[in-house]
Parts: sequence; C-alpha cells; structure tokens
Amino acid sequence: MFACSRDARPILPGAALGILGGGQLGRMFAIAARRMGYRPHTLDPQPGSPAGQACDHQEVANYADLEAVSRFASRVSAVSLEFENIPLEAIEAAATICPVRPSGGVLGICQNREREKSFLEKAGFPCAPFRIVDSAAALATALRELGGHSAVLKTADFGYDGKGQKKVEGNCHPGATWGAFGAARAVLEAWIPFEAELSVIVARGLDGAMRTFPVAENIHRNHILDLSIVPGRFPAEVTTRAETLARDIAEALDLTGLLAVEMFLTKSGDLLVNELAPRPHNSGHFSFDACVTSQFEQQVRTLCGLPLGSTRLLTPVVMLNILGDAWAHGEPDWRGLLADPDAKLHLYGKREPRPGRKMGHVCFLKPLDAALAAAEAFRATIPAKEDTSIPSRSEAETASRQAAPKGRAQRGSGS
Ligand code: AIR
Repeated sequence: MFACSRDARPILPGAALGILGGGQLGRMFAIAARRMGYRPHTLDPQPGSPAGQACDHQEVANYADLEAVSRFASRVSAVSLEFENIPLEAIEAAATICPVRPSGGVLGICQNREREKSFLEKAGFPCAPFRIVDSAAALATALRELGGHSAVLKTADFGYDGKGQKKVEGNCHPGATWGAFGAARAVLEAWIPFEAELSVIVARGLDGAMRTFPVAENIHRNHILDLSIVPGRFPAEVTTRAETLARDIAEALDLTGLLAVEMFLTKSGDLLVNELAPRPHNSGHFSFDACVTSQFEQQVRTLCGLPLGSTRLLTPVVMLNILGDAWAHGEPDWRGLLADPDAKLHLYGKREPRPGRKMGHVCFLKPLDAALAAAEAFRATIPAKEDTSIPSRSEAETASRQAAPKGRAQRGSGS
C-alpha cells in the first residue's frame, strides 16, 4: 500500500491528474493544473461539483466506493486530495494504481485530531494541552486535569469549517455536555487566550525541498475564517519561528505535498500549533492572486514531482471569505466589487448558498490599510450573520476563538 508514492519520474504537462474531493480547493487545483496543460479529473459524490465544473472529467461516486476510486485512479497519472474526510481505504486503493500525494500515512495522522495531537506531542511540537475523551466520566477527569478552566471539545474525526466543536466551561455538567455533544470520541483542549492567529503553508517536494508561503494573519468570525492579512503583521522573529515550525512538521511527517499549519501566538510570545491540514488551505487563497506560484500550482508541482515554484509575494493582500449568508436576499450585487480594479473575485459555483457555507472569496491587492478598508466597505454591502465590522486584533481574539473541526480548533478554522 502507498506503493508508488516514491516514484521519482516527473509527471509532465499533458498528463491527467486526479483530485479526491470536488469542492473549492479542488476547483482551484483544477484551474492551476489546467493552466499548466494538465488534464484534471475529480471524484466527488455531488454531480457538477465546484471542481467538477473545472475538470475534464468528474467521477460521481462516494469516496468509500473503492471500485469507483480504482477506476478513477486508473485514468490518471497521480492522485491528490482536497478534503481530509476521505477514507484511508480510498487512498490505499488509489495508491495501488498510481502515486498518491500526500500519502495515506500523512492523511491518517491529520484527519483525526487524536492522532494529530498525539503526533505533535510525541514529536515535541508545541500545542495546547489536551486530553482524549470518550465518556462523561473521562470528560469530568479531563476538565479537572486541565485546571478546571474553559476548554474546547472537538470531535476526533470528521469536522471542518467550524463543525464538530464546542467551547465548554470548567464548571459545566460533564454528563449533559457529553450527551449533547454526540460524538464517540473527542479531544478536549485547554482554551488558549491568544494574541493572534496565523498560518503557514509549506510545500515539500518529492526530493524533500521545501518552500513556505508568506505568513498569513488570520481573523475568524463565528468559528469560520473571515480574513487573511498578508504579510501578517508580526515581528520578523515571529515569522521566522512560524516558518521553521511548519518546515519541521512537514519534515517530521515525511510529507510530499502541502501542509497548512494553523498556529496561535500567545500573549507571552509563544507559538502553539492549533491544526494541521495536508492540503491547500483557505488561509492560502491569497497566493492565487498575490504570489509568483499559488498554493494550488505548488500542489500540482509536488504531485508531479516537479521543482517547487517561487512563493514570493507580489503585493500586500487581504482575503475576505464570502459565505452563503450573503445570499440572504438573493444573488449579491457584484458590480461595486467588480468596479474595484484591485479586487479579485472568486466564486466557487456552489448551487446552494447555505449560511456559513464558503461560497467564494475576494482578494484586495493593495497596501494593507487600503485593502482592509476595501474589505470592510464590501462587507457592508452584503448581508452577514452577525456584526459586520472588521475587528481589531484584540476584538478578533474574543470573536474568533474556538470551534473548527479537525481542522478548526480553538478558534475558527481556516480550512
Ligand atoms: N474544505 C476542505 N476542508 C475544509 C474545507 N473547507 C473545502 C474542500 C471541500 C469543500 O470545502 O474544497 O470539498 C466542501 O465545502 P462544502 O461547502 O460543500 O461543505
């Protein structure tokens, strides 16, 4: 299993590339691949998925349909993924047919919070104190052991974009809390009062070469990534430490592919790893418009065994997510945004604009103050769930904190 993952021959333009998952991350992978002359294929249960719209072929099937996965893999030269909720059996089935990057070993760690936290702890990477919880009694013990303070309960698997997380108070009733949470297994993490949230996306090639994307300063709202500000407004020393941490984790995982590392900067200046994602990440969308090489092209390059591209930032940028709430009164009027010559609009082609669902994003390519003002001005024109102003960093600390599934942890989750 995972048999072909070290095949060193580069896969050159013209080849078909497979992506498991058909959401927006797959769509942008497909656009990047197609631009380079590859033929993208996707596998997703939803016909006409966001990625499927941009691919040469969509296999409409469940990820657990191993026959379909094998058929899919046999039509492409290599397979990557854009979603962590892909069963490992599907990765294994594909890997008997063609290279799969990232490997099932890496996905197996990152798709389950318990394994991810244990990996980080064992390898000595800093993260919030945690306990594994599988019963009300275990929750009571865990709350006590974490000092009786606030904490975050997160399902061990299957969660994203704020799903599967709940903040709990130290004096909560463990029986009622555990019963209402409804998971068989979870991770309880101590609540971290952070100064800021940031993320680093690192690409690691087949030859072990690595490149990091510029550090993003992230602000979450209602547990979902709202804004990424790049370059993040941090001292150079913090940026360097964050990049080194991301590289060290990619190395420890022996990754081939992309790894997004979400971190907290604590008030005492420490960096704590919050979540890992072995794929492109929402907080790296800015790279599509603002870097020499986007995270999606870098994913293509790692998948194909090509040298990595430059991640140099061409312009300061603010990325704002556009959620389904914006459709509360029908299709938003895009004309104002499209009249801004420095705004790049991305819409994912999702047919159902549900509240909280990521429908698109916009990148404002301007000096940060102007970009933040443009983001706020745009936000004021669309319906939003809650408060519509861009929070300051300290407000963001309160606003953004927890909840994001395997992926979104304490605070929201960039994903
Ligand atoms: N995604 C993957 N992990 C976290 C996120 N947000 C992206 C992937 C996936 C899509 O979100 O692109 O396919 C699913 O979005 P939705 O709105 O259909 O649930």
